[in-house]
Amino acid sequence: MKVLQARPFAFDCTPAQTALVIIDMQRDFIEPGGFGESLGNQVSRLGAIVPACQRVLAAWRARGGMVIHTRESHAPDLSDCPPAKRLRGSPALRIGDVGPMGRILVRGEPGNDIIAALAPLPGEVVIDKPGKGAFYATGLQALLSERGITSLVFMGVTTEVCVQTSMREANDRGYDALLLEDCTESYFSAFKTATLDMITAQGGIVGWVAESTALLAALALEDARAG
Ligand code: TIU
Repeated sequence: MKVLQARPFAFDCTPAQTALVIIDMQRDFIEPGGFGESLGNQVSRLGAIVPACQRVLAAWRARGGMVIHTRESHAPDLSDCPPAKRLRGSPALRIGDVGPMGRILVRGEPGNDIIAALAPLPGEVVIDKPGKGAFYATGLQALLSERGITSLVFMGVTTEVCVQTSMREANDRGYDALLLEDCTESYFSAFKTATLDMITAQGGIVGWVAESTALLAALALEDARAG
């Protein structure tokens, strides 16, 4: 068992029982012309977390840990997109419309890809999810059960939407969930701060928050012990 410095208190993480979950690091959210921008957001803030995410992903892969990537995406016929989601508000482009990176938030379109810097490797799990949460209408829980996973370490975007929803879903399903704060970002800095506070308030009502350096340090310590 490995113990990471985290808040509201230390996070126990047994690597063989822990999965790294990378939420929606897609061109649709991070680059101009995708879903995030179509909602009226300034997307430039989100790219800043990529180097920290890459460091964690490389360290996690090096020790053979389970990696799960998610994509918020819909079938080309939009049969898994509720009208309430597609018709909300008056955006310039709706889900399914053709934008600069292909059809907005549609599976298989260039904009829906995970960014090249964090591209999944063969053998890593990629979950296509029609909702904000990673568990809703996906096979994620069954996959985690098969692998005996009990703890989840989260990175990705956006902090208060898909990341927080996924962490709340995980918490209700009995997982211990940790969010790496320098590996997540929001279009709104105040929402990120509030989300980190909400997760950790009341004795970790949703889960834990830590800097990625705490996880990397714990992994390095374990490697030193093994070596
Ligand atoms: N709009 C926004 O902040 N987020 C989303 O729509 N999806 C995700 O967070 N992935």
